[in-house]
Amino acid sequence: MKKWWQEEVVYQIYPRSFQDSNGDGIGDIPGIISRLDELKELGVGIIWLSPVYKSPDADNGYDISDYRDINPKFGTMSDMDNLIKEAASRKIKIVMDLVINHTSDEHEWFKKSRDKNSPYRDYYIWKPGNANNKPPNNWTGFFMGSVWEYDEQSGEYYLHLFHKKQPDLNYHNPKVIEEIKDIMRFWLDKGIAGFRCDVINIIYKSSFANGKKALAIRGLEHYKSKEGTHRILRELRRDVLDRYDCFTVGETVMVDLDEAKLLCDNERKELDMLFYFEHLEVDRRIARYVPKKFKAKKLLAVLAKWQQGLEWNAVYLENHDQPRIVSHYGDDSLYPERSAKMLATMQFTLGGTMFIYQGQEIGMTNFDFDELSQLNDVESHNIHALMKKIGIPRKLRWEWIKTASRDNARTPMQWNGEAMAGFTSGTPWLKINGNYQKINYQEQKERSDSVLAYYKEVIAFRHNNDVLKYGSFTPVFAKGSVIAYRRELDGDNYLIILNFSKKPAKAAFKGSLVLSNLGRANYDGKLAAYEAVVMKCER
Ligand code: TEU
Ligand code: CA
Repeated sequence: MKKWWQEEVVYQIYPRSFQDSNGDGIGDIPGIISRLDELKELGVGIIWLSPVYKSPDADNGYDISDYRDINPKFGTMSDMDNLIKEAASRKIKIVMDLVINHTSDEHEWFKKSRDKNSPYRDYYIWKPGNANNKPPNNWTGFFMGSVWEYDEQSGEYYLHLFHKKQPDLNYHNPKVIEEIKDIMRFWLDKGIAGFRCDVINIIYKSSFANGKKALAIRGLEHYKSKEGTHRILRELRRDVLDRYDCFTVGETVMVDLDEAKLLCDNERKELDMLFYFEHLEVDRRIARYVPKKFKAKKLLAVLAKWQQGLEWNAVYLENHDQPRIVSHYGDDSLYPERSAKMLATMQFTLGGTMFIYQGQEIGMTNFDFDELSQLNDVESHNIHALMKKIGIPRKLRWEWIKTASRDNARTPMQWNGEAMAGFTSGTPWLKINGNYQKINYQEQKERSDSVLAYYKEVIAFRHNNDVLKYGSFTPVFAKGSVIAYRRELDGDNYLIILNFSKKPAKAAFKGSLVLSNLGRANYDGKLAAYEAVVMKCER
């Protein structure tokens, strides 16, 4: 049975970089409200809001100190209520970012838990040190380094898989689960339409034994996608989510297909869908930072694996943690617009719920960083330090960090070609990409062959073709930098052909052209650089 959230386009907003309304250089909620008409015009039905809760910003809001209050940098709770209302008046729903693997160390619960006798002690994972007070085990975190921070006050270590200001909650404690249910109800009662669940597949740690040898994230095998997590997800669904018209999308770090099937299988009533990463790492060795050669054939195989492997996909190419897709899989120097449109054609001809990230719709590119001090992201700095420690040469480690840093996606939205790209009247919290006069919303709004115009076209095209939402996926062709796949449903049969290179290529297939990123009227079997072709085939 079809669900409303399968048909809508979800637009992710990273609030601090979207639109500033009061000149402090930080995007805010009134700024978002001022841009709702643009999102409506694009065809957006849902906004996923990255965290706006109270936070000391150790990890840009993914370290929450009060789940029921708004970070004053972004505005007030009445601004938030107003956003929900204004969006609803435009038939746009709001989804919040649920960050419950950890809180901020400035959350009331954590502050109290530092007292060994507090009833909140067991809200977190506190352990005594080993012999001569060494950390309780050898685990390393997502931001590199140990996951244990020693607390003088109570003479024990606490666990933090991310920053030391992000202590992990203890999901062996039923009181923690009840607190989370109350937080979810608080926001669902405000009329939000669901949650993007941050690192949701690692919340239950089934053992604290030493991890096996690993270059990064040692100990992952003791907490990734464990039965305890499945049980908690089913409980949250049963006791809270199923009582509201809402959905969940899990961010599931390093999830494999078997785990994903268990996490978002309909019958198991855990998550409705989830974000995997494999399609964005075909040209990466360890996670995002160590590059290897891109092979279009490998991308097609990964797309087929996930499209065929899951009942439903959350389809995305960008978010606040990923480099810009036109710089990653496209060509942001020779063919910026054409390759951005080719990638949009790929995304919008895959099955699943569409997620786009702010700026993707105008083909924003990676930032032209030229030194480390320009980077804000804690992950980038920590990974750079690790690379330096293990002897990666300076030039190479900078190259790797520059192309993979999460800050590539976090530079302010480029609204127009005026000062500060129309993002702020003040000094932006993070540098604005120097190409904002070339790439900006205003300029593209008025140009019929812009990336923005093309996103509106593919969003409308998909909306009118159920085969693209619900059809089967069959890989058909992969040669050099060209891939092709087929989508079929109730006799409808579409063939999508994509050229991932600046070199023209041949790919002769029969059919009538129904979509082209070059505005072609028909297809002669020859693909230009970064050309995308969608054909309707008789079959
Ligand atoms: O990200 C989880 C995570 O592991 C990423 O930081 C990682 O760098 C990338 O996505 C995988 O290659 C989530 C949030 O999206 C991120 O912004 C937070 O920093 C993190 O959790 C901690 O809350
Ligand atoms: Ca502001």
